[in-house]
Amino acid sequence: MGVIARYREHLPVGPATPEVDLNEGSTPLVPSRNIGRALGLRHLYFKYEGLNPTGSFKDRGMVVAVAKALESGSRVFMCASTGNTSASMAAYAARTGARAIVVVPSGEIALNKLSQALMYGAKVVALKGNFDAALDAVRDVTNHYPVALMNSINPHRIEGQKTAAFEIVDELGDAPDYLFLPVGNAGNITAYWKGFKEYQAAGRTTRLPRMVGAQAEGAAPIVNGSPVLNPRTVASAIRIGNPASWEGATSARDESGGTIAAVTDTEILSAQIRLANSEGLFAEPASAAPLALLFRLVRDGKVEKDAITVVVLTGSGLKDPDAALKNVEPPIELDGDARTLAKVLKL
Ligand code: AN7
Repeated sequence: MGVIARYREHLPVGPATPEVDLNEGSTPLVPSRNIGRALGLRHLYFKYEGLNPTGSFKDRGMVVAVAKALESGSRVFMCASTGNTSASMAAYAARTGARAIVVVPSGEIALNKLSQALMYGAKVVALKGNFDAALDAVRDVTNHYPVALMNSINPHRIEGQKTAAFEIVDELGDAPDYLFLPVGNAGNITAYWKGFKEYQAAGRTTRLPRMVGAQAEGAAPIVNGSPVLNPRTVASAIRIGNPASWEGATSARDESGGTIAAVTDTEILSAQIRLANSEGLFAEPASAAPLALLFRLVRDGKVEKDAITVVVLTGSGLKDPDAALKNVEPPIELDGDARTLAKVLKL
């Protein structure tokens, strides 16, 4: 079952909305085995969004945006993307026979995300400049031509993405104390906050989490309070200098009593490795940013030991192996028999 079927009564869909799904959502909330214990946190969970059909959380919002675009008669979809949105949009367009056009910042997105968009049959334009310039161009085109804008400024994207908050509450029985997630264009933090608030209004949770957003230090407009002209970070997914949902992010932060802070690329990569080799969870660099921030906040005594904490792992580590491989030992090249193997491995 996809998110539209699972959460129909909470979504803007009706009898005229076409059925679309790739069985997205219903991702596991994995309890930490080792990091929580090492930090002294008793209730740490990872919401493993990399297990969505195209490998990121984007599928939740995209399925609703595509269904609504089809309902309104649109057959051409367009987005700007740091990679995951384009992969997701291309997949749902392929499935529904629509035309997909994606605009990505030239040379700036992970190869596997690009391969997804191409394999799903999208027309891919690599535009000189950064993501923010690509989004400006896409907004302009979709304003002037009969093409549906599928970035998270499309409110149906936010509607679909809020289902992740529902799933967390449904599984825990209540909202957590803290929800940690990366912040790029800021659609996801906006969506989670909307989801938690709607579930509270519906009597499904008695409380709301503090929303904790992580940006990368070289791409931290919300933390700095002003746009970043040349955003830089190893976490290409969140290499964004002027988030479209800026307001949504600051409202979520301020209404929830949370925080949005920046972490360095070094912190991001070390959190990514630690997550992989101590929990068996491989997430892409952007997804490791909130874990890096959790490490820092715990060190500073800002997270209570008995707090229920959820870290959202937004995308699969398989999306961007190049970023990860720079930080692990390469394989041992060997030409030999079992004895040499045993010797080299010190068995
Ligand atoms: C893995 O695909 O912006 O703050 O164009 O791919 O809602 O933007 C991706 C963003 C976090 C940030 N983690 O979410 C795109 C794009 C991953 C991501 C984010 C993205 P938002």
